Amino acid sequence: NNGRWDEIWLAGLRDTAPETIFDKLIGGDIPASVVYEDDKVFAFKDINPAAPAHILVIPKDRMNLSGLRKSSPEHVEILGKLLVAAGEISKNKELGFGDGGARIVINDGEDAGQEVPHLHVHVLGGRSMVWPPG
Ligand code: IU
Repeated sequence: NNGRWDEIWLAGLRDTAPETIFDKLIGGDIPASVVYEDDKVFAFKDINPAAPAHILVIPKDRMNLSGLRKSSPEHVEILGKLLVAAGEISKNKELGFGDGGARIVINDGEDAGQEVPHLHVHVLGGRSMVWPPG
């Protein structure tokens, strides 16, 4: 039922949306396997990896960015930082990434399979990928 989903989804797009589990990871309330962190960016191992290497890169301050569709010029800096961090992480052999590159993914919305309404960049690697994605 699309109407119901839209209702739930739009609630997640509001400024007042409750924090997600990612805020608990950032805050340390729930332990995360952190692989990179600076003042703006937080990166950790996905709890349910879809590849030998699977890292999530997220903004520490969600800035109402539940998804990419909420982005606006005020987000240019954080979006750039997320991608630069993703590129760096994708070169890290200790995390399981190889020389062949990585798949960088943002699932944006229901059809894309997005589950957590806090923008996150998936960095997947350590195996060859297929196209088109499922
Ligand atoms: P998605 O793009 O919203 O579907 O990605 C959410 C990801 O967050 C998914 O790969 C989960 O395995 C991952 N994740 C996590 O790493 N730790 C958690 O506590 C939860 C989800 I909830």
